[in-house]
Amino acid sequence: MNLDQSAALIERAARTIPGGVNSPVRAFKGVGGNPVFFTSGEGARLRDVDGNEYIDYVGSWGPMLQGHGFRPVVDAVRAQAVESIGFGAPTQLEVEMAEAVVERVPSIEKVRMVNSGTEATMSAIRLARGATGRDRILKFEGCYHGHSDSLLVKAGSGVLTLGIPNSPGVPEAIASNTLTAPFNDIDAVRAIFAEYGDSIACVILEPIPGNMGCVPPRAGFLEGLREVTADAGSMLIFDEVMSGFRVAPGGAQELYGIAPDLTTLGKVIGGGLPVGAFGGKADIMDQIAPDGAVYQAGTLSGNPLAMAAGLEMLRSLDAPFYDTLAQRTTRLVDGLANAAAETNIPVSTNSVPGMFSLFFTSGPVETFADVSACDVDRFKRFFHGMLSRGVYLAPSAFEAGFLSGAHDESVIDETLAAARATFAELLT
Ligand code: HOZ
Repeated sequence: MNLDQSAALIERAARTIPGGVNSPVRAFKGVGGNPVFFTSGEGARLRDVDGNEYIDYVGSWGPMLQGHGFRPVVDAVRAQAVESIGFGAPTQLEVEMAEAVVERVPSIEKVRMVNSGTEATMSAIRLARGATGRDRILKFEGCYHGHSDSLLVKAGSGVLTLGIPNSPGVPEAIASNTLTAPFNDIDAVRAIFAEYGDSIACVILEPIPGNMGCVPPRAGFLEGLREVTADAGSMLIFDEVMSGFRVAPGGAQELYGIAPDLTTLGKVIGGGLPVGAFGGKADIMDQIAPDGAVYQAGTLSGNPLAMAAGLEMLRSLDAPFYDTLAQRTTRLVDGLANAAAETNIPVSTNSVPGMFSLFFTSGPVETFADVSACDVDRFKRFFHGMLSRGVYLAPSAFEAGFLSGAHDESVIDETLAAARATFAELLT
């Protein structure tokens, strides 16, 4: 496979962009080698600057739920661009988006649009602190909620990939208000609440973490969090930036039947354009400015291009879509596990509808400690073997894979053929 143009571009990029990339995981530091520079995508497939084609399991890290170039979204963006790209003033599209979110996500009665997942989680935490009058928050090891100060403590995603557990530049005074617990360990959470419960404003988590790889919650974990937070007068925040509208129309909270106080959203809701949102019960959301005193604002918030794209995306996601996505995810992960078994290479797979991970370890992967114990070197070889066979996986052992409606059975079978050849190569 010729990757000369990509190699030339990363060298050129590094002269004017830190590390040559605008988000660290893209730099391939987690797998070695040069990042691939892409030019276009259609359905489940991507094309790079050297003319190579790949099956895409990144999907822009989640939002491409119908694959690339999804016509209704492209047409909506084009039509809206002709009307206006933005006003910095209210539009009917924002109202329709809020109604679409409230209709789908069980616990949300009111929602505020922002521009990224980072903004959404940062704002939700400010609201939780403002509403409770408490400063401490509790997050989980390996969960990633964007790059705001309070949340860059034992985080997943890029900081985990690069081995930066606590980022320089985050004041100690802020980090000290962030408590951490092991994901899926309700006893640890209870112990922390026994000591600090009356000073904890909120517990924030990815109900299905995708930023240390895909690690679903153990039975009873989310229920336990709901109970502990309610007893202590703390808020429970589900970060559904990845799982929202993906694992079910109403996200993880619908899948597991748990109602958080606040929810953060992103990715799918913008159809691929930059967007985020946070929402929850009306009496909490009403404490946000202008009705309430907790301040939050944004010139580009509710941008009409993003709203038009997101609305078309949401309209396309009917019940058969979710059934098919779930079936195809199962076909893929079962196929990967079987392909590995043929070579006796120990792997463990995790999945929820539309999201998956393949871990190079023999045991189940349910905690950050389990993730950390996986064979990262083997993952790197697997990643490059798949890449050379035209399958683009997330360039880190600590990120999830994403499927779309465009990943049909033939795409999955092609992926599995590449996986069989790659597993065989790992034995050599
Ligand atoms: N941290 C993001 C996924 N977990 C990656 C974002 C990007 O590189 O675009």
